Amino acid sequence: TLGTRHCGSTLFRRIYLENCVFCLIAEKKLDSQIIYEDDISLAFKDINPVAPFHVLVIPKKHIRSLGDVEDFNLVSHLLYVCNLVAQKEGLTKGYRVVTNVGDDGGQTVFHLHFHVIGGRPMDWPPG
Ligand code: D5M
Repeated sequence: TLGTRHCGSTLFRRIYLENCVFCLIAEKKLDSQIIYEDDISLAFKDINPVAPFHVLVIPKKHIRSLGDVEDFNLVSHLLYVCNLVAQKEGLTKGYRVVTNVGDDGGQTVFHLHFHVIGGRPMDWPPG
């Protein structure tokens, strides 16, 4: 097993990235229902939808969460894609965009993603 002294190493990073489920989806090594793609982003259907429409928008590059973003132009692009897919899918009555950050945020997959959720009225506040 890898000791903690390896955690910042290139080897650790390579093993971690090879097992990141959204990196695998971005590299087409794992199947997903892709609905939009460009050079830097990908949108695909969430495997566990919480509404009739539930898509995830991710950067192809591995970034852990919004808390680790350095290039906010990238976030701007991802939000542009969120709106694009919502319009493309005809969510004319509205939709919700959510990103969970860290444990308290309820993040379970540690590769930045924006949930685009719609097709029903949303509740507030979230759980
Ligand atoms: O949300 C992580 C989301 O990722 C959660 O809604 C399930 C979804 N997920 C997990 N694995 C897959 C695959 N393989 N395909 C599609 N969707 C997936 P979070 O905000 O981190 O809690």
